Amino acid sequence: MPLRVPFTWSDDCLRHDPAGEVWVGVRTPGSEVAARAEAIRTALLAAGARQVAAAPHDDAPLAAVHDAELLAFLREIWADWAAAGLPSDRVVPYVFAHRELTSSPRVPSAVWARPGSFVYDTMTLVGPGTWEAARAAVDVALTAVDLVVGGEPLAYACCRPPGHHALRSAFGGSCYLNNTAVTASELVRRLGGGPVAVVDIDAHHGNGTQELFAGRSDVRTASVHVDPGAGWFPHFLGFADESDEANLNLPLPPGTGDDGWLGAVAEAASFADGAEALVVALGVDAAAADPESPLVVTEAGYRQAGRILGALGVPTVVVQEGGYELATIGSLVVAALEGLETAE
Ligand code: SP5
Ligand code: ZN
Repeated sequence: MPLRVPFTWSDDCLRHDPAGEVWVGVRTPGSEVAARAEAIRTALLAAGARQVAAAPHDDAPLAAVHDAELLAFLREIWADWAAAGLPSDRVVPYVFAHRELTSSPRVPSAVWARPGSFVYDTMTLVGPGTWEAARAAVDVALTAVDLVVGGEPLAYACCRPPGHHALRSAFGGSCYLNNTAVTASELVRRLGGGPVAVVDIDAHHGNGTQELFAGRSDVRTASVHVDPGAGWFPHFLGFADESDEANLNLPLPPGTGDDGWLGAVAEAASFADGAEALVVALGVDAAAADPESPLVVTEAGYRQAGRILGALGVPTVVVQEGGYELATIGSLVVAALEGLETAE
């Protein structure tokens, strides 16, 4: 059966080329590459899904989620960095604005010091096209929201760079703008005021989304991920004891496969039950072949996760997050979407 789900797309998402990640001081090849999105799109078209061009949206939904200072930094830093004639071809922090280190003015005058006010790791570099791609990813997500608000039961935002590690005023984890959070926030505004549920099944904890909605009753967040306490990104957040009425963290040990993972997905789905709409933060990096996580979920596991979440029976926007194995990323996404649209 062909996939019926519409997916939203912008060629501008291809404009960000990480051109490396600085990990433990060493520049390694970037993992969050444009070929990821192209591989997913190819698989979707082959499965019969309908491509919908992203429509431009104004900045209001973005400004509802992120600080104006962060948005200005991301919009301007590449041009400032290039004009300063610095020796690196990408924006890389060398000093970090730890909270005990900063008072006003918060943003340093030196271009080379400024990234430390906004980025929390050395792996999420900015270059030419980064802003354009991140901003396009938000339009891709918002166009998927338009489809669901317009009556589609399910829509998929085929976007990159990913978003779930991005905070209100800082970015990291290969993420710049929190596409998932913008989607949830906009669904609250355009539907009945919530609650909207976010279920994040990326292999890594959705720390940005958790923190953005902390203390809000109109968005419930749940995340199924590899235990940060076992040594995995984002290291500082994602523990079970951060759970409360509006947030559920389900950390899993490295080596967890379909049984344990699907059990956690089912718990997250129960937590989301009763919401008026669902956002699935779909990372497929929990798959066994993925180089960025030690979870060993199968393609059948992703299909079943889709069925579990689809059974909630509420309007659903799926937003692409991580997933780095180019040979399998497309079929994993197709499997998850098949599960979502064939759920009973
Ligand atoms: C969206 C998403 O899945 N972000 C995950 C970011 C996790 N990155 C942590 C990388 C840790 C070191 N990996 C070594 C690979 C070097 N290229
Ligand atoms: Zn991930």
